[in-house]
Amino acid sequence: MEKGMLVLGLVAIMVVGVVVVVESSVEGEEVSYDGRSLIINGQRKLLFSASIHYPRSTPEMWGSLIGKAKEGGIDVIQTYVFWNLHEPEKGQYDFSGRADIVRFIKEIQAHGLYASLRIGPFIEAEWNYGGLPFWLHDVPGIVYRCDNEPFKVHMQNFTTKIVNMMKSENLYASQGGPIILSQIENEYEMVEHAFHEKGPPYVRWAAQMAVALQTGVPWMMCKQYDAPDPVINTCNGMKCGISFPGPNSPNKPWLWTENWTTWYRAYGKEPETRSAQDIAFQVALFVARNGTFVNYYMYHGGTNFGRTTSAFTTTSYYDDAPLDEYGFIRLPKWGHLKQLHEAIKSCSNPILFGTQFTLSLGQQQMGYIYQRNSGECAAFLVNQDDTKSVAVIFPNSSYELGPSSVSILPDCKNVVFNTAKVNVKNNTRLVTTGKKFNESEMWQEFKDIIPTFADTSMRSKTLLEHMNTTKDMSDYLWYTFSYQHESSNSKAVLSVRSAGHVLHAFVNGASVGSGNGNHEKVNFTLDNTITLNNGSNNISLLSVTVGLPDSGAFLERKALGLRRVRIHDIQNSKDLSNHRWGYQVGLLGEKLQIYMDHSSSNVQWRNFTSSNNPLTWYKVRFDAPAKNESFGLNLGSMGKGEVWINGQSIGRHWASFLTSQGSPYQTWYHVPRSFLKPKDNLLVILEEQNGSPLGISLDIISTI
Ligand SMILES: *[C@@H]1O[C@H](CO)[C@@H](O)[C@H](O)[C@H]1NC(C)=O
Ligand SMILES: *[C@@H]1O[C@H](CO)[C@@H](O)[C@H](O)[C@H]1NC(C)=O
Ligand SMILES: *[C@@H]1O[C@H](CO)[C@@H](O)[C@H](O)[C@H]1NC(C)=O
Ligand SMILES: *[C@@H]1O[C@H](CO)[C@@H](O)[C@H](O)[C@H]1NC(C)=O
Ligand SMILES: *[C@@H]1O[C@H](CO)[C@@H](O)[C@H](O)[C@H]1NC(C)=O
Ligand SMILES: *[C@@H]1O[C@H](CO)[C@@H](O)[C@H](O)[C@H]1NC(C)=O
Ligand SMILES: *[C@@H]1O[C@H](CO)[C@@H](O)[C@H](O)[C@H]1NC(C)=O
Ligand SMILES: *[C@@H]1O[C@H](CO)[C@@H](O)[C@H](O)[C@H]1NC(C)=O
Ligand SMILES: *[C@@H]1O[C@H](CO)[C@@H](O)[C@H](O)[C@H]1NC(C)=O
Ligand SMILES: *[C@@H]1O[C@H](CO)[C@@H](O)[C@H](O)[C@H]1NC(C)=O
Ligand SMILES: *[C@@H]1O[C@H](CO)[C@@H](O)[C@H](O)[C@H]1NC(C)=O
Ligand SMILES: CC(=O)N[C@H]1CO[C@H](CO)[C@@H](O)[C@@H]1O
Repeated sequence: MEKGMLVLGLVAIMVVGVVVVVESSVEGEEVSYDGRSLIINGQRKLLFSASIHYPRSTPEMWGSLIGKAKEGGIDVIQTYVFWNLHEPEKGQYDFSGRADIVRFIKEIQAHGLYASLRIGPFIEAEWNYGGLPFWLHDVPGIVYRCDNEPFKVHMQNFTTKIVNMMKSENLYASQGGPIILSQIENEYEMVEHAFHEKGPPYVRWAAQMAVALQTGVPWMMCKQYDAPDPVINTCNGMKCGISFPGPNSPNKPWLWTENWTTWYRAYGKEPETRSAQDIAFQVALFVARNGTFVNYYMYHGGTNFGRTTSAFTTTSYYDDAPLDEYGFIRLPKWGHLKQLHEAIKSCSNPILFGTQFTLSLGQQQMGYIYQRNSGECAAFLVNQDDTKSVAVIFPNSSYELGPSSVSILPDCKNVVFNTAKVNVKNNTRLVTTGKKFNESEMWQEFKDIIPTFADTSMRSKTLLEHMNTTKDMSDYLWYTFSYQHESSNSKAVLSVRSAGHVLHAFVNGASVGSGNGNHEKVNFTLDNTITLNNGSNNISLLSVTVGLPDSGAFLERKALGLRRVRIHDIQNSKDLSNHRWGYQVGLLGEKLQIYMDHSSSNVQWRNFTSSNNPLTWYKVRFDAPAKNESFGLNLGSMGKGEVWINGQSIGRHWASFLTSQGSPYQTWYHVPRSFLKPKDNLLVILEEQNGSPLGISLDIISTI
């Protein structure tokens, strides 16, 4: 129909001619799709999906999280598959504990929900190295994510492994299982141009490779407009309601794979949140404009345990999501979206089987109407003006549309829901002190060794690249050298340029300063005045990563660590970048596995002395509070490092990195109940700076 043609009443501007007949190619239980939606067991489906990532919580939490999602009106649980979690060493797989993906999918099935499996296997996801195992870096000739034989071999191998595992457990919907959708690659369009002629053939190969695995359920590529048939291109972002140009074929449905419920937190990125109203507005608009699948990224963010975050991302992940980091329902967000789901679901029949009409109701006001031949009708009245309310007439009645709102009329008459009106009470997080560790007698300490050049066995005449040297077995890499200073003037300036992320500098065993980059700018320089002995000096520079990068083209070429080192004294300036360097990967405490209970015999723990010692490990033993509660470890008094409970790392801590408002990005660190025993728990914390363990407390987290 011609644009601008006006027809009065309900039969307004007819924009859509939807194929209503269900494709006859649907075989048995296979999942298929048409221009309207996914088709499961022969039925078109309008689906709300929730991202919950299995390794970001514990198996003990999974059931309750999935249950709360279901109660919130969710139909599908979506997760990435985390390659480097499952194959940390080439050919050595781990599917146990938090990595037990089969158990997770079965938990989804047990709740009667569907699953959407985003295999990637490059996933980004604010996850270390975007999910790629670091051993890939040493595969000869490899270039990630393009038409490169070595990369394709390993990508195919892992993708096949996961698909076969799902098949052998009968987890695809085509086998009676819950998985209705799979994803290959991830937001590739954002980097494709960087690969020039090596990009497009890779997209075609990835699609063919995935489709050939014959899962019986559709594959999608998010943010990939040219996704080859039959792979579905889907939308990621905050505003798919407005921005998505639609699928690349009239036979593909409108799917939204990532609608960010808030923003993840990262050091140096100002904390922001997203309101329930704004999310609801975009979701309703997306459905009004043909959408039949919306996924919330994240519905539950959880915790980046251990060293699993990507560069400069906090340990807490999307705490502001509808289910918070601890798994509590966050109100009003969770409740407002639940009501939105109910309202939209009550429009299912016209949406899935009707014809869409659009009706201009004003300059920035629009009606989207779905109507069936039977007369069944649902309408979405949209006001995109974010400054004022506007009264509109539809078709003969008047409706007041608030700023930035969608009103939902399941019968084209009565408004049952308005995205801007929150009818749900708020809740707030309550933090109460559970256990204080404020007495110095409770603590023991172990000062890590600051190695000198003579202590090192790995040598080079150049500054080595950080990641290639540690192989990501540790965050820490010591760069050491011996410096001859011939002058009565002991003052000099140490100047270090680092490609990232953090540096702690020591001269003759004493700290002379630290430097760091941040999420927006990872590199930095440190220029500090130092005092040198006449004669030989031991310079020890500790370079630290805070998670490997997870985005961008040519990840295998990224460089971190020290790039240039100079010492300027009164007479001259020496460039030491090509000096005789000695290296040590990791800290002594890591080598001794000081955080494990069984390590006690190897480690000379001492009674606590004082707090102002960089590179010190602290430990304390405690009995768990008796009640079944959620715990957050308050590390507001600490600087930077990592923390373990009974040998399990609950993540990196960094309370000394402050927002522009002067508060830590993260103060509380989630201690899952299942990490605790009733008695004699071991808490070990590494402190790189001069934080005080006497301010640590184990707090009880709840909501009221
Ligand atoms: C993956 O590679 C390993 C050898 O590295 C091989 O044993 C295995 O069969 C391959 N798996 C698949 C699914 O191709
Ligand atoms: C909905 O889909 C139909 C068919 O692809 C298309 O013609 C129409 O423009 C779409 N509606 C909107 C609002 O984009
Ligand atoms: C709207 O009003 C006109 C004239 O008053 C009437 O003919 C029409 O049936 C009404 N439409 C609806 C849907 O009520
Ligand atoms: C409820 O929380 C929202 C943010 O989610 C806030 O904007 C609003 O002011 C709160 N309302 C009340 C009554 O506290
Ligand atoms: C530690 O905290 C407890 C409980 O608040 C308090 O009674 C005690 O005096 C504190 N000890 C020190 C050394 O501050
Ligand atoms: C360490 O502290 C304990 C009591 O907490 C005390 O019995 C012991 O003598 C102390 N050891 C040293 C070497 O000071
Ligand atoms: C990584 O280190 C190896 C030696 O372990 C070296 O041969 C290779 O050139 C290094 N690669 C990069 C990119 O620095
Ligand atoms: C540095 O030490 C050497 C050997 O101890 C001594 O001979 C020399 O005079 C000292 N130089 C200065 C400038 O103090
Ligand atoms: C430097 O280190 C060496 C070997 O570890 C040690 O013998 C020497 O005393 C140290 N020098 C200074 C000035 O600390
Ligand atoms: C950081 O890297 C950018 C881009 O490579 C470069 O322009 C800038 O000078 C670097 N800054 C520092 C402090 O090294
Ligand atoms: C603790 O509570 C959770 C739900 O919050 C429940 O699943 C679990 O069984 C409880 N554990 C105990 C020991 O009561
Ligand atoms: C990946 C993605 O789509 N990101 C977008 C999310 O939404 C914000 C705000 O609209 C955009 O700035 C991002 O580009």
